[in-house]
Amino acid sequence: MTFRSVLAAALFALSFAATAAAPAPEGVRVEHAWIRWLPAQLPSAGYAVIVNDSDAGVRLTGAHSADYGMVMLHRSMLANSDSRMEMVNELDIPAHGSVKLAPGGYHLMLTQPVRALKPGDKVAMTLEFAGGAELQTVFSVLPANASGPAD
Ligand SMILES: [Cu+2]
Repeated sequence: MTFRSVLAAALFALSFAATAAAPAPEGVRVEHAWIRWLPAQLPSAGYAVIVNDSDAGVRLTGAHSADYGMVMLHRSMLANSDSRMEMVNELDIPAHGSVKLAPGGYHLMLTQPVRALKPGDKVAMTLEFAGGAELQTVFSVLPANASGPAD
């Protein structure tokens, strides 16, 4: 083995350890995860229901996906009949409760798509929680006129 290949193997092991290290938040799951497809130049929004079956509240702090350069937690609101969005730093999911990310409310704002997506595609998304826990999820890309997944 050359020094270079040893170094590459070490870096690979290190990156694998880093991604494998984050534990999933206990008792937390995601349902009805979907992305409303829009032409690539427009930011898309991701929606889901985050369910917390555990005895402790959890706090969503962000998300990331290999398919988007940037994922932000946003909230839509109506102000003077204008629809506006604001950044959300954290979102609490109470013990034995759930929070819905849905059109007109909380959503994941997805920008800088890495590949051209179309309805029917799947997008792997990692939800980040306070304390370092991460939840791997899959979002379904649905047509622009969809109101959510059928299931
Ligand atoms: Cu937004």
